[in-house]
This record gives sequence, structure tokens and C-alpha cells, in this order.
Amino acid sequence: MMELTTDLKREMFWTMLLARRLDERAWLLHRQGKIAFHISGIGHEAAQVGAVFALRRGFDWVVPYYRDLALLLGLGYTPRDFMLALMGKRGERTSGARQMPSHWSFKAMNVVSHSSPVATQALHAAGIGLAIKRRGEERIVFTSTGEGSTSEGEWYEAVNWAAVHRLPVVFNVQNNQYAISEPASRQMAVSGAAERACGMGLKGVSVDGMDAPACHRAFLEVFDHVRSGAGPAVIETCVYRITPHSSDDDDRSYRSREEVEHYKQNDCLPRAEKALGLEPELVEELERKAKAMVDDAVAFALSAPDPDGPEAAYPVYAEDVRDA
Ligand SMILES: Cc1ncc(C[n+]2csc(CCOP(=O)(O)OP(=O)(O)O)c2C)c(N)n1
Ligand SMILES: [Mg+2]
Repeated sequence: MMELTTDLKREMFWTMLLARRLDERAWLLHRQGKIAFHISGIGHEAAQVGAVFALRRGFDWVVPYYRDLALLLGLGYTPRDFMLALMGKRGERTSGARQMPSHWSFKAMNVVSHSSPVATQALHAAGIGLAIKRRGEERIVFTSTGEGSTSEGEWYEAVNWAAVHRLPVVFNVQNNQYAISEPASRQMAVSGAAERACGMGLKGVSVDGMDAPACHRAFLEVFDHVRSGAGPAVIETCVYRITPHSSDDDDRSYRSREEVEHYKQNDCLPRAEKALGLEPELVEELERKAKAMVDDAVAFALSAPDPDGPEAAYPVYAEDVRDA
């Protein structure tokens, strides 16, 4: 089994911590009326750092979904980028603040933005996989969804088609047990999304998504499998969505406080601190650094100007994008 280096352990924990503190601040900003909407990745961070630090960053393609803040930070997306997007300010790097917040794109790191209809990104990923195969490249495509999205026709078609053509695509399912208010038991008759792979003829793996080192090992293995030309894979990371679905949701109407508390006891962030063996002094130092970066990003975005009227068309037309 491959040992994690000290640098990588620190990097993984730092990325989880920064994502968590940014995400918590986003909720506060929403309650203060400073942003209109937030959709949270709290509880999903271990799964995402497990994936991102197993990728060849800037070489492989990434077609993420809205909860992937920790994944994006691992690719070099910054707190200032995140806050500019939440506030829809000028200079927002991915779409000039035209796309919804958390609909990430990042050209330099081969990150492709998704559309809001869930699971449609799986089709984009399969298409990119076909292009990679035709060009004979060694890259792979990582794409993610929630478990509810695996009941969509688009997800089936993308996975089936990738399996038939043995495309280099990894379909990550971040199973947080709910699709808004709908529990997983009412979304699927199987026990989890990895099982769905059996019927379509590709590798299916399920991992404890709250265990950062376990996720990293599982992603390394799955990426190797796909990189070797053995065909695509589904990897399900079993997590729990600690927050409501989004800032527009009140989860008290469909799940008990006891249930949420129970999963908070298994929070992936303190678990990672232990599992990665970080010294308390280092954690304190990283906490201070994270707070300073979040404060800086909020102040920067609050004082940034709104986009000008004529910028409204940017980057709707292809010629604008080409020059970006
Ligand atoms: C095709 C489609 N149907 C419904 C919605 C509304 N919607 C947005 S997120 C979501 C839940 C998706 O659940 P899941 O795939 O488990 O992801 P999670 O939000 O739990 O991470 C729904 C139903 C949508 N965006 N697209
Ligand atoms: Mg879900």
C-alpha cells in the first residue's frame, strides 16, 4: 500500500480545512443578506481531496458538480475566486459571474462547467472520453454527481455508452443519502450507486467517503484501472450532507436533528486530522491561515465592483471565450 508523504497529508488536510471554513462563511454571508444563494459541500471534503490528489492535475479532465469546492481548491481555485462568484462581482474568473455560483469552470486545469439539470455532465464527460480515446491520449476524465442523479436517464446513457466504447471516464457518485428531501432508499432499489455498474459491464467500487486516506487509495486504484485502458469505472463515495440541500432548503421537514447529530460525530474533518496524524500546533496554524484567507477573500469581493452593463454578454459568444 502506498504511504502518503508528509507534504501530501498536509496538503489534503489544508484543502479540506480551507473548503470547510469558506463554506461556513458562505452560510453566514447568506444569512446576512450579502449573497443570494449557497449550495454546500460540508461533509463531502474527504471524498473530494481523495480524488483531486490522485488526479494528474492540469492534464486530466474534470467535469465536477456543485458540491465540489474542496476538489476545485485542490486544483488551484482560490478563496477570492469563490467569493467573487458568490457575490457575482466583476473579475469572476470562470464566467464573468454569468454562471450560477458553484457551477465551476477553470480552463487552465481542464475543468468544464456543468449545466444545472443534474447528471447532464456525465454525458459531457463521456464525450470528452471519446475524444481522448480517438486522439490516443493518456488522459482520463473525472466526473461527479450525487446519488440521486444516478436515477436520471442521462447518467445511464453516459455510463452505458462509456462502458460499450471502453472510454477513460471515472464516474464519481458522492452518495450523501439525499436528493434534496428524497432519501436514497426511495431513489433506487439497489443498496448503492456502485451496484448499478454491475448491470452495465464496468468496474464499480464503493468507499467510505468520510475517510480521506481510504478515498485517496481507492481513487488511485480506480484511476490506474481506467488509465490502463481497461474501460470506465463508477466509484461511489459514501458521505453525509450535514447541511440542508442549499440555502433555499429547510431540512427539518424531512429528517430528524438526531440523525444529523449522529453523522456530525463522524465528521470527515476531525477524522482526517487524526487519520493523517497532524500535530495540534500545525492545525492551529492552518486554522489561523484559513481564517485570514477567508477574511481577505470576503473583503476583496465585497469591495469589488459589479459587472458593467455591456459585460452582460460576456462570455456568451464563442469569440469572447476564445480570447479569454
Ligand atoms: C434534471 C433535474 N431535476 C431536478 C433538479 C433539481 N435538483 C437540483 S439538485 C437536486 C438533488 C440532486 O440530488 P443528488 O444527485 O443526490 O445530489 P446532492 O444534491 O444530494 O449532492 C435536484 C432534484 C435539477 N437540477 N435537475
Ligand atoms: Mg444526494
